[in-house]
Amino acid sequence: MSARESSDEFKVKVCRICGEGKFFNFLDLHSMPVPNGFVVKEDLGKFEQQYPLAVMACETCWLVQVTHVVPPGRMFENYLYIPSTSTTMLNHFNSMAKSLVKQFDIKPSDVVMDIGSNDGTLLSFFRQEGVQVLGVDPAANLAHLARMKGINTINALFSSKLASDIVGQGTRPRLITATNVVAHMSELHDFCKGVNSLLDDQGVLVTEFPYCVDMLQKLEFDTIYHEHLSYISLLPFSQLMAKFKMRIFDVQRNPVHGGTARVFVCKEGARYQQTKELEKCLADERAMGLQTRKPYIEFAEKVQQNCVALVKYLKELKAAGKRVVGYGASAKGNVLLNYCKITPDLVEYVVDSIPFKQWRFTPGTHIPIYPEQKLQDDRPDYALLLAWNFQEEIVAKQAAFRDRGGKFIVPIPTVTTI
Ligand code: JHZ
Ligand code: ZN
Repeated sequence: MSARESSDEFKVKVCRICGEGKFFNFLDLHSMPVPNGFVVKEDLGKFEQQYPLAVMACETCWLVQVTHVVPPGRMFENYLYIPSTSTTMLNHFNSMAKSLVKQFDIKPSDVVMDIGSNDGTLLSFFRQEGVQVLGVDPAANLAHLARMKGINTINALFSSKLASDIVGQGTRPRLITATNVVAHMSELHDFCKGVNSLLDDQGVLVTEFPYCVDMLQKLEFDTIYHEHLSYISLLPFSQLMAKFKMRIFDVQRNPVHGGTARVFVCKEGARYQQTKELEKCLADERAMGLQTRKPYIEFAEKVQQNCVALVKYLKELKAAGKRVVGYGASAKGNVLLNYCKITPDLVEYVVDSIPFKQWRFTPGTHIPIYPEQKLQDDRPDYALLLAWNFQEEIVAKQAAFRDRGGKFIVPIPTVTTI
């Protein structure tokens, strides 16, 4: 923000699904830097911009959303998140490509398009299945990486205008995928308009997003950050689709990123039948009271209690002379560190496998980030698992750390040690 800007400029005034403006604020995580704003050493003394971070529910359609939207240019220009560094995500995308090609009988002449294609990981698995691919991603560094792998990629933000250009050039994807990107979009109507114009009558959109129900049930408050504008449940999402003459016909829940919904969407008149799984999810959302204030209030209370417990535990460890580090300089980790005000006096450093992040410092809390090898060389007593979504993968990989007495602290839903 320049001196002229104020946080009010970024305040959300109307809901991005229903357009109404009656909101219920339920959790304030306070101002903090954007969670992928890793700091280089030379900038440590410089001013670091902070942005408000809080969530509210729209009391008309019940979409959960952040209260303020940071301009995308400040978050995504040189994006540091690359899923292909995790085997969990590689396996996930590989099986996703395989099963979708089979389920929708995608032929070699068909095009699969990925919106928010990142470094082309998902599309490279589709290509292995022998189909044509097209990626769209606004981050120049990632589009470049994808092209290096031979993945045809448009370096732009997806929009209905871009969609009509693509259709104009004669491309009509049979299948559109959009994983971990819909929650990041401010213009959901324009996204739907674009998707609708790209799909033919029997075309399908498969989108995956962190599922609001999982976030609430597992107290995953750290998945709330500036990049994630919406925390989507199926009740508001179906309303959005209906506005654009589309409908959800199936949903599959999976454990990726702490609980993700894979949602299948088609045009209103397409042949796909609504599944039992979808009916069950919608009924469960109603039963949880997602269209009332209650579950959101309970979530906020429990989150605050858990954060108090975590800081208390870290202070006790410190008092007992134990050395604690962090594992995984994830975006969510940065939210947790900032909200709980955990600085290098409680967590000495963080290890991370992504070279871009190494030798930088965590935004706001300025904890140094090193390669994972440091854990073996330095032998701290505890590693706070900031990338708890990769618990299985990381704990298995760090068997040597545990063998010589090292312990992992899992921060959510309640603080546990393994
Ligand atoms: P990870 C991302 O959030 C970004 P983040 C994004 N905004 C989004 O929507 C969500 O995902 C869903 C490291 N690591 O993937 C790598 C190891 O060091 O949970 C990463 O820096 N060793 C698009 O940033 C971090 O942990 C390992 O063995 O919260 C994990 O970050 C593994 C597996 C990971 O994403
Ligand atoms: Zn709404």
